Amino acid sequence: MLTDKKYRFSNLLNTRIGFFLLVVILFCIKTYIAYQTKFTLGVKGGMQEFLLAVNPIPAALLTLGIALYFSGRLSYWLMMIIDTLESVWIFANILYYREFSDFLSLGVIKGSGNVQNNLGKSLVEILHFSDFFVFLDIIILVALLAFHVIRIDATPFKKRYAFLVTMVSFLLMGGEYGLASTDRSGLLTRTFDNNYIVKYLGLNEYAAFNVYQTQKESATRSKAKASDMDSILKYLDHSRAKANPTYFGKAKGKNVFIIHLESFQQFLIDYKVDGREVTPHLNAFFHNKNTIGFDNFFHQVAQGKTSDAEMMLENSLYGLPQGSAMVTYGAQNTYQAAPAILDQRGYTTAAFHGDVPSFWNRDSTYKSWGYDYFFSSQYYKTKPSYSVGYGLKDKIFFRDASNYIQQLPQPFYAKLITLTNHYPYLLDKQNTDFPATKTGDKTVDPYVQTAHYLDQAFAEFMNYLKRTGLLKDSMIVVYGDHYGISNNHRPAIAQLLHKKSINNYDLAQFQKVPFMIHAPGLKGGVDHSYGGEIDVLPTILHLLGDKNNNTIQFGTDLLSKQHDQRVAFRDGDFVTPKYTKVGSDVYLTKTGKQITPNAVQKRQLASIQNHVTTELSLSDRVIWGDLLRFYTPKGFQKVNRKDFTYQYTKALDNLKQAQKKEPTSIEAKNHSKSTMNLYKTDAPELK
Ligand code: GP9
Ligand code: MN
Repeated sequence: MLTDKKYRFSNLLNTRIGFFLLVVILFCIKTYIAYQTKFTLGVKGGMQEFLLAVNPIPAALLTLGIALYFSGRLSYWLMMIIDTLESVWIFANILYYREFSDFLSLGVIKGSGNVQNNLGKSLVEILHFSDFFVFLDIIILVALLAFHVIRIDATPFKKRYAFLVTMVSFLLMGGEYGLASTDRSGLLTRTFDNNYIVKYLGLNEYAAFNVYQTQKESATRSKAKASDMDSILKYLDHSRAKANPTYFGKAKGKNVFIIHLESFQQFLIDYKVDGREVTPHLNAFFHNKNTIGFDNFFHQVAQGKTSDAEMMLENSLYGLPQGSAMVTYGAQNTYQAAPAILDQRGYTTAAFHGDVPSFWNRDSTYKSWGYDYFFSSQYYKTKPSYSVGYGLKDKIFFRDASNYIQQLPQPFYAKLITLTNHYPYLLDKQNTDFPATKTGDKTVDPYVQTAHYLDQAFAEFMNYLKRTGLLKDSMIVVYGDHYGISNNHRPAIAQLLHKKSINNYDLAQFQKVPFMIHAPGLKGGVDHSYGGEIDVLPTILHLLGDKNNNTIQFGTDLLSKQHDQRVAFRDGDFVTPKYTKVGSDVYLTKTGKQITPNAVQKRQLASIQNHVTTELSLSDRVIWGDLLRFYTPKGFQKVNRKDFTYQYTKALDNLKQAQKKEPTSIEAKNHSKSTMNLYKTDAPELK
């Protein structure tokens, strides 16, 4: 019986389809092993585990299946050649990933323009002997064929069957995409992270998608001309707002902290649950006499969420109508971003974030923006209890970030992106000491609890800045990146706002996020001007005393008398001090009363609409056409991505060198002794 089975098995292997299946199975197994041992894809939950295990199958059937269309020996040869090519692709990605925590892209391979990453320079250094296992199956298969353990099946394989295999592979691919989309909607339209595409769809599908995207980009890019920039410059010439002398240069030479409050909405400021303030420290900060707090400041993000906010904040360019500009255009394009501008004025620039560096393509984009350092999750000690959701818990994050902040030569520009207050607002019991709201909506109710935690984390960090003296030498900019409660939760939002029901006007107003600027000696107060994330860069640059900055900015200084108060949403809707327009509904902003516009109002609305649409489309043209490569204003130097590396050991080495050259960090000033003893946190995980 047993021998019979064995006989049948080897008989099967001696057929073409049998051998083909063996090749496919071995290929899928090794790909899966590579996924598990050579990459950190962040697989969570049963569905993702399942997709990771099966995602090599469709592409293996498709690519290796090509060989089935050919006959005789050639067919076997082709299988081996395709397998080898596929394995080289895996192998190359393993090496690239080890260095850059990302997958190879067409841009990198073509080495076009400024995308090159010095790959190959240190290939030997990063190679591990075990990487060669991806070729093991091929060696075995060739040996089996060479020694006639498996015989070549010369009988012709019906083209119909080959075609069937191809069809099945497409079908499976479709099914896989369907399942992936239920777990992560917008996987390909929002394009979060290359790790996600590989984790859900596979390395081959990632490659195909990347080629498609790159081709699409380079088509618009190559169509763009230097003269396209002229109309943009002409438009912006009219819209630049003059600095307000009361504020101009008031923070000159100071360090700059950008504190990114994840999913934090303005309604939380001074909001109470059961008589308790949700965010007492942020409230106090908002009302501090040296803080300008804006209460009509809107987020303007679309699908790119956090990445859109970052794009606007630091470039004064809008995010794109679809997907994330950081992901699609982060590496390729030329930028005139805040870190680059300040870097060229003697600032050290650093971004801090407790998530993996690849998310929103930050590791790549930040180089184009001129960040000297990017302290991402790799830079912090971690234990399972230290993280929740996307990454490091805020209290631990601020504490660990401070260890690097104290080493930055001053003046510095430091952006800290928090994480814990992120949907679905998970937090362990030991960190939860605030009552949830009681709307009955499960995703909404814990929102105030993570916001409360974020508030405490913020306070601990502020105390550290005070104790070290950094507070008096810094300008602190705090902002909420976007909504935390989406419009899908109308009934819950109504309850939170203590209203019976809410309409489009309420939802538009609900998109307000905090924006505060604090600096010693700054004339503070609540500023009711209307504005949004697009306006932050010009505002900050004026406060820092940056005169005649002619870099491209679509926003205007919020503190300027000429500030443009028309706030554009990404979908073309808008809010101004007078009107709030959502789809075809128009409201008076002051009262919330819906109107049917009269002739005069119609004209005003049309003019605002025209402005909003023009501005959004011009900004898109800048990104799609990479127009900034054609325009380098006086006093600004084009960023060279090759100047930067975020590779852990190299970056730490650079930091050490920088401190030697410029002993101006607070640690250096503290006789090279750490100031971390001044950091007080009640994070239970650290006890
Ligand atoms: C991930 C974090 C979240 O690193 O910034 O991004 P979001 O989902 O808010 O866009
Ligand atoms: Mn966010």
